[in-house]
Amino acid sequence: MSTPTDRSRSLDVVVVGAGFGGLYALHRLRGLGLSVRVYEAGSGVGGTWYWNRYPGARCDVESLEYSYSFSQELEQEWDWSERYAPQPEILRYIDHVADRFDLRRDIQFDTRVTAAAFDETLGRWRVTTDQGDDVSARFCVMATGCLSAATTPDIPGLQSFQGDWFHTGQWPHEGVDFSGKRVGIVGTGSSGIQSIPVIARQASNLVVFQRTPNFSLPARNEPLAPDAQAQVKAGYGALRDAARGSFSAIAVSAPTELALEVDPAERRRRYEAAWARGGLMSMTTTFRDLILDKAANDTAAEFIRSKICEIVDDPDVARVLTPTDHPFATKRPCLDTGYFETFNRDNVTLVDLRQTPITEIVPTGIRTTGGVHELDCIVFATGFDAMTGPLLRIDIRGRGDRPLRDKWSAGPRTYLGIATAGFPNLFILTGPGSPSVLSNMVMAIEQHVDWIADCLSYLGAHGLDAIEATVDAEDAWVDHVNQLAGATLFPRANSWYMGANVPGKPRVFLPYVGGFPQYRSTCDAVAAEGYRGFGLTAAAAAAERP
Ligand code: NA7
Repeated sequence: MSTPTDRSRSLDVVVVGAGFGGLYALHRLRGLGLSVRVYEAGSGVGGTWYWNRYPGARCDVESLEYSYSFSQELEQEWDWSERYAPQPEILRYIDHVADRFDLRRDIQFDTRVTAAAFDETLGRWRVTTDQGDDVSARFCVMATGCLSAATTPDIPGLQSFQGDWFHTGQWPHEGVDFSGKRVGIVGTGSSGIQSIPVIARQASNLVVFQRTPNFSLPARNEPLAPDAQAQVKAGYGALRDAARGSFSAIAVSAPTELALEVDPAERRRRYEAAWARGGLMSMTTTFRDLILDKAANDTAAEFIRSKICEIVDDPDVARVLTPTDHPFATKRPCLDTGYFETFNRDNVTLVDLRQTPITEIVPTGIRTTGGVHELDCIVFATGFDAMTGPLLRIDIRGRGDRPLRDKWSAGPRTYLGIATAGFPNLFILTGPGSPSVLSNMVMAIEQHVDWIADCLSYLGAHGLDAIEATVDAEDAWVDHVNQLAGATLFPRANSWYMGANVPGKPRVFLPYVGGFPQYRSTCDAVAAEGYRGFGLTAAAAAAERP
């Protein structure tokens, strides 16, 4: 087990998680002269990219943008090999960052934070881990990620299965050889859609168990030509500025037209061009009302359905693969390489769980109401308890020993997605109520970390020890987030954005849908106005507050 060199029990900051967020938080906060320790459950850095090692795993944001912008040297020295880097390459990048900025000495690996409790007498957080650590810190930064609490469905009989089973989000490091194996995969979200074509090429047979058909767009992944990359690097600052100014923190021009303003032939031409270019943004930024107006959305949805019908040979299979129950992009659209084509292979079978639901897992496979599918391996590509799950799996307690789990029992309540009333000096990176998963995560992380670093500098400069969101500011923010979401089509889908994929989870739209620039300027204004909506106190006063 790696341990940080400084074993002291009293710290300025504890950071939970050593993914993109935790690493940058460590770098920035250590740079302020604060003592920082990062606890990381994995044996290495990388977070999402450490755990999600399933076949075909890659980012759905282009690598030249899905990378840190805080260091120009780093930007210049790192070369990406593909338009969308595969998981091993992203992990190599994060490892490089950890070495380059000498981060490992303050990270304790193989250590899961189990509890964090605010001690009102001391005005400090007491953080405990599964390795017996018990430390005290003034500030806690939860860099626990949005999609890190993997969920395996509670299907009766799983423990009786005689073959091997895996979750895409907890993939074995040594990899899995499916050669000659009969493999079943449950789930057709991004992880399923990325891995199905790869597993199908290796396995003797692949059975895809689909509950909900998904919209998937071609990634058009390709090697990054050195001269194209050099060109981006020559003007990297401009690209980053464009990203910061765009809705999703990805450098694309905002669409100006409404889908139904354009005549059908022209609309189809635009959709064809977007399909040919590939990528998430091509299609989602074709018209400005796709996520606001169902009739506009229908035009894009219908175009994608027509593509599925063209690609898939068997009309019955195409019909089952065709999404009809939710508007396009209200679930995160997937990016694929040959997903729909895979169903033309002789060794791939599609099982429609809406017609024949799973009833149990038996020693030899999966039983549906249609019969038993004999399998050697099962892959669960069943997703995550998104955004709130990673936080609520830790026993976080604020003032009055109040558990965050209680406070959030009807859904998360935050101010700016970064703080929550009753939990002083606790910061959440890319938390619920912030753009997070609707934006380029690396940029969203940098914005949050920079904001937190500025905030801690401000506290230090003003002799303050504690910052806490007020209930009024939080209530207003939650209303604002819900109002924005309610004006979109997002709530119409049973998505993980809505918490709908986890039985019993409150149905609340989790991210902030007002766009990255609007969000960032709100955060900046809050800071410029002396942290409007927060209570700022000296330590003794913070401890005394009711
Ligand atoms: P997702 O997108 O949540 O997909 C999970 C898939 O698993 C989805 O098709 C689910 O069907 C399916 N699922 C979940 N539970 C079950 C059960 N009990 N039975 C059958 N099928 C089930 O997770 P991913 O890992 O693919 O992607 C997560 C994000 O990572 C992605 O959006 C990108 O941002 C990166 P459902 O649609 O709920 O009917």
